Amino acid sequence: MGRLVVVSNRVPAPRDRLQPAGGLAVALRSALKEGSCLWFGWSGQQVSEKVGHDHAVNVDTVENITYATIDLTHAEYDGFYQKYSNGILWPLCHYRAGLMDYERKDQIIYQNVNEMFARKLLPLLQPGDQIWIHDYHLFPLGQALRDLGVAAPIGFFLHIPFPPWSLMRALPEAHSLLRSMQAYDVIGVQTEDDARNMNDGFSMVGATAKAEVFPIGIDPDSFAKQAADGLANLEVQRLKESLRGKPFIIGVDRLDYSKGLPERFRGYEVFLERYPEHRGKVVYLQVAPVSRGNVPEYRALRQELDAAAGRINGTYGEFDWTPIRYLTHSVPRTLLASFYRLADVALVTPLRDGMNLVAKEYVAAQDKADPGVLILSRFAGAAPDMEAALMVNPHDADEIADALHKALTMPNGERQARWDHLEPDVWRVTALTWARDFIQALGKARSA
Ligand code: ADQ
Repeated sequence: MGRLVVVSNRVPAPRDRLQPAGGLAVALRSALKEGSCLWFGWSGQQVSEKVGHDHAVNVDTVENITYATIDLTHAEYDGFYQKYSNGILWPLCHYRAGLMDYERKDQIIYQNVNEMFARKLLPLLQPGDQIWIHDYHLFPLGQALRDLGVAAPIGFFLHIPFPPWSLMRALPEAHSLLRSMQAYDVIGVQTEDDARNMNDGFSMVGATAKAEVFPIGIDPDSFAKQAADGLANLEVQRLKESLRGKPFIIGVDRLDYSKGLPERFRGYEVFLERYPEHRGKVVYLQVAPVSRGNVPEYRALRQELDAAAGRINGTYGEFDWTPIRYLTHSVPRTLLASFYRLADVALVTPLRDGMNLVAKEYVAAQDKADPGVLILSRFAGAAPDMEAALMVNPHDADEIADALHKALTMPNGERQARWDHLEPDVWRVTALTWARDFIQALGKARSA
């Protein structure tokens, strides 16, 4: 097997390299047991224009993965990462064209950074390499590498949804972006819908490229083990004591408008309004660490949620009961798994989501003799394989309220039956099968 070259916007920071926590890092580690890998991308550091001028590559090898990183200048970070990737492509791909903050100058910076990535990667490439590029920050990177003469197989995987052409064409560069994807030998997306949308787009612009479905998953064995083992942890015990036997609802999301958090809070509010028997008796913990805090839409969302949590707690709270425990900082993953296991209900209600790994993690974390209930949005990429969850339209507060009541009163027999239907897919489609299948497809593309 030749070397695998992975390119993603962010490369794990040195402190996360020995004990990888993130999905991609874990998947690669297990998929690459025998082979070796070069992982190239942004360090996460910003430097001033002068220092960043030559974009020095920093190289470090940990076990069989060599990490090669570059810093971005402040202007690149702003135009490429904040504005074009997160302020334009992210909302558009999540069907929110109205939130796009479009300026052509940012597209130019985006294109330039992709070309700079290609130039910096080129000297690191070796004969026999296969290149795997990740996500919307790097759509044009494959073409930029081809323009420099790279003949190696190049694959691209999109972690987020891809919108229908009728929406995509709101992007002034839609034609060139889709046409540039002809540089890829394999293009992977999360769901059938995404593949259909992208393939429609290709045909609209006359591109001969083809998207295929490679759904992502988690590492269910290690997650299940972490959930069970962690119960003994002091902090998990503290949470348990604080619940005093009350039913416990959990939500875990980056603070992002795609995750449907205001709509979810509204659903919980309607639930308390319409089902007063649960007042004083349930606890809802929402962990929503702030992300992309410099993008205006995210700041506005934070304010909206702060206000909603305050309103709900003010209206329904009692001197000895708080309806929502709302955290905007992170909780360590080791604790999170056991928190899921303690939770009677998980609320996973994105308005749109590429896949949504929290839904899969929640299922993996359950005690099969007494499992909790997953409430899941029909618009998560995970939805088609998880129909045994309580499915909701995340825009419909009444439906969320009814689902919460149903979940909290569901007999163990039905909870087990639902979990029995959810479990097989979580173990069948994993981070490992995802990475292995994609790498295999890339290998075949080379021999074809
Ligand atoms: P995200 O939008 O980040 O990922 P998701 O799939 O849910 O969404 O993955 C989040 C991961 O971060 C999960 O593993 C979760 O446990 C963890 N996490 C979230 N909040 C946390 C917290 N407070 N503390 C610690 N860990 C936390 C993007 C796409 C998704 C797609 C993934 C993978 O938007 O649709 O499923 O990539 O392709």
